[in-house]
Amino acid sequence: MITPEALYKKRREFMKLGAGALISSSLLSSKLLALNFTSDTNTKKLKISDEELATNYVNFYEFSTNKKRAVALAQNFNTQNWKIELSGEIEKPLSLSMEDILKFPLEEKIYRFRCVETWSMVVPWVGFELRRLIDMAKPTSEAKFVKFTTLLDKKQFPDQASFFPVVEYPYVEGLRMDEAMHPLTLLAVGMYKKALKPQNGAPIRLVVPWKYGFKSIKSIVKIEFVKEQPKSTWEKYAPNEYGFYANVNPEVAHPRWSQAHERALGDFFTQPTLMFNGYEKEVSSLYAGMDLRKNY
Ligand SMILES: Nc1nc2c(c(=O)[nH]1)N[C@H]1C(S)=C(S)[C@@H](COP(=O)(O)O)O[C@H]1N2
Ligand SMILES: [Mo]
Repeated sequence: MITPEALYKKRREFMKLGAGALISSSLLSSKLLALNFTSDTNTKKLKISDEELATNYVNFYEFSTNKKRAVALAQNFNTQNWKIELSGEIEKPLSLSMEDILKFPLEEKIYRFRCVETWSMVVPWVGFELRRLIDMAKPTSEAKFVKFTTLLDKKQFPDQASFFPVVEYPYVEGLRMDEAMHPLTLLAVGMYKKALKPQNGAPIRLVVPWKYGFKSIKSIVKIEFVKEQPKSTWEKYAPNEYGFYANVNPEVAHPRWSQAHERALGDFFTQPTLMFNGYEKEVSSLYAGMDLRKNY
């Protein structure tokens, strides 16, 4: 139980750090510790994944394709003075600090999360709806897609410094404007009521629960409003395997394996994968009239 007294103590501890220690990570932790977000009532009655499993079973290729090594290598990731640049088809370019970002109304959102690798989890994210930031950016009528870019920093990301990087960097993802404006689309700054751990995409990442996990780009530094559909990292890597839309669809197999079932982290048995990862009611209208076999 967080009592007002505990809250007060936490705040005071934070104040003691002084203005010089106002780095984004402590700012984030304090904001989240102060429980400055609304709780999710879990109306879908989802079974939340074990926190240790969910925060340590990661894909973050900039660190390593090996999940354990990625976690180990991420530990000293420096997110100080983190900025997000907003540019492209908007009224005027903007640069936001994490302090600016944390002014958006934070909410807890318990979402299913499904990776193309066929594992899945249920995560209580903390973040805010991307549409709030889009409203602030005031895109022009020319803006048809939103393009997201991860930090490029060879000093911090071993695979970016490698002679043969696994994928092309910086990691890029994109959404159609209506997908980006959907209330389910989240910019997450925390999970399990705490600031994001570096391996999970600190200090800020995208979460699009009805799409395969690779769309949920980590450690974002740039958000651009563009006219044309951006080429995402995985689409460039293998366009026949990873389409731009990447909507979870149990009926469309990956060329090398079925997507009909998934294994929730910690479970022994698999379970059927749901259309749009269980968010069909909420999002299917976005794709009315589209051939989801062609536009995977
Ligand atoms: N920048 C970046 N973002 C990324 C990835 C990555 O390698 N680099 N991996 C993606 C994939 S494939 C998945 S499944 C999710 C995993 O998120 P998690 O490690 O927090 O579970 O992050 C996505 N975002
Ligand atoms: Mo993934």
